[in-house]
Amino acid sequence: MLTLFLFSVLEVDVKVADNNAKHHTDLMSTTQLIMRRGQSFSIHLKFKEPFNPGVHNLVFTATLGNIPDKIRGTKCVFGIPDFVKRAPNAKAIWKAELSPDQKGRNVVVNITPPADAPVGKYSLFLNYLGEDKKLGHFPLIFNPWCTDDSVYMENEEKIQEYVLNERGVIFKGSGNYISPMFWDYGQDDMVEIALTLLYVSPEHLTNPMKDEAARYNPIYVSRIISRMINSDEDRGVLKGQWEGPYIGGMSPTHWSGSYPILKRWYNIGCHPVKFGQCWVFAGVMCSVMRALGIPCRVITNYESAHDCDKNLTIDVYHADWGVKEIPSPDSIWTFHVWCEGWMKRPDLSPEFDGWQVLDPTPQELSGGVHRCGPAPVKAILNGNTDLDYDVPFVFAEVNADCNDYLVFKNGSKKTISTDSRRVGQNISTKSVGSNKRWDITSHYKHTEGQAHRIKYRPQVKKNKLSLTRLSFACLCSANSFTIVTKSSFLAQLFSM
Ligand SMILES: *[C@@H]1O[C@H](CO)[C@@H](O)[C@H](O)[C@H]1NC(C)=O
Ligand SMILES: *[C@@H]1O[C@H](CO)[C@@H](O)[C@H](O)[C@H]1NC(C)=O
Ligand SMILES: *[C@@H]1O[C@H](CO)[C@@H](O)[C@H](O)[C@H]1NC(C)=O
Ligand SMILES: [Ca+2]
Ligand SMILES: [Ca+2]
Repeated sequence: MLTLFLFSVLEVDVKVADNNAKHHTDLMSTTQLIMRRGQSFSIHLKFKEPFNPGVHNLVFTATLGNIPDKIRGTKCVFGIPDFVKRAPNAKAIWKAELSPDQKGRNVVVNITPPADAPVGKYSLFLNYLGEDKKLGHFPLIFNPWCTDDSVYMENEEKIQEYVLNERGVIFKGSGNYISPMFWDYGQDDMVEIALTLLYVSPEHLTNPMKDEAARYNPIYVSRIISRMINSDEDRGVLKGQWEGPYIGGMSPTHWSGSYPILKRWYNIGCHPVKFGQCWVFAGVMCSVMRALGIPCRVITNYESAHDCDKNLTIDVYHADWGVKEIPSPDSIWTFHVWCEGWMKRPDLSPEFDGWQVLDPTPQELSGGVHRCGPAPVKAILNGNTDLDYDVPFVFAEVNADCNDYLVFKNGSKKTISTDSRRVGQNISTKSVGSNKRWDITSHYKHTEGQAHRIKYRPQVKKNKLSLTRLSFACLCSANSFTIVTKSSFLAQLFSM
């Protein structure tokens, strides 16, 4: 009898199937509520006594993390009617309203998390007639369908492709022989794993409250994902290796989808899975971004420059006393693969909203760790190399000039060729709604011509601050590809 007396709320049904279908998360889970911000979901409550909205007050509390805080936007108290007093600087205000189809003891409440709520694992409580009841525990993720969300994407066909499509194509090969490979992005179980990635990040472990509060922003979140896909400096997902033998793991060519990699990482206690190369890093990152609701696609750049000394030229030295090459830290990959994530850039200006380059392959340091981006594709196109993040590095990947020098025994050198067209070709991604290749080179580069290039140079040189952000670390093993292209160049040279 006592229990009946205590619990005025008899039943709570969070309607997982209905709510997940409305929030486009039904392919991610059928048992766990997964909600997107800026969109309402319904909870069905059954009370002991008929509910009288004029008389009784429902007070809800949504919390994120162990020390939720109203001013940081990780805690909100809200009600029906909403009598709750809030500090003027309280962030991320949730809303609740009664659904009109309530009857007697059965009440349907529509709850709306704000479009700028930090993403993560939330708890929701109800206080009614002085009793507290836990209503549920669920992940809240980004919402590209919501106009107020900073990852809003206007076109439904594009959202289907860049958020929900599990079957992807990643382009490999060379510019003259582009070969597609299928990649399975997966969705099932992915949200839990993607959130785990955020929760084991050094950003979270050093300051959980600060990290959780910052997660309202896809710029911040995607920059963390970029570092957490590689295992350098943290408990990231994949260990990179660029040459065999691949002892103690799988060759990067073994993988054909993200789920087996992410699941393995999760199951073995967040230890790195071996081994990845650029397309594996990018494929896995794309899955994690999509699982958190940020539209994402995988991009392949052919003849991709890795300009280690940051002077926008790739310098290759050939010795005149044999077919021996003199090592240079600069290299050109036959192809390199990265991601683009879709988001607004309120930190810059509206012209830089949209696609942002994010590269999880460990190459150079950015803010002290191996990560890259988000770098607005528009900034790369227009040579705005002073903008955050890592624009000069990506700019060089698609624009660097190649200089080939012949070095004489007495030490002097002579330029044998300068090629300003070779780097950054056939930039490719999968088409929306089909497996065809879509050439988006024009998104990154104006038609090759001296006028533009002369314009860029001073801007790049002027910006010492951004340039010093690039580190000296270099993937010299990337040269396995380079050698092929260099020797074919040499073959041409010697057949002349
Ligand atoms: C770029 O830097 C390398 C190495 O520091 C140097 O040898 C080369 O001459 C430089 N190229 C230009 C065009 O400044
Ligand atoms: C070095 O050798 C090359 C080729 O033999 C010659 O053209 C050049 O003048 C020499 N340079 C110097 C400084 O001796
Ligand atoms: C790649 O780009 C080069 C240079 O623009 C072009 O000649 C070549 O046809 C392109 N390859 C494909 C497969 O489109
Ligand atoms: Ca890392
Ligand atoms: Ca260089």
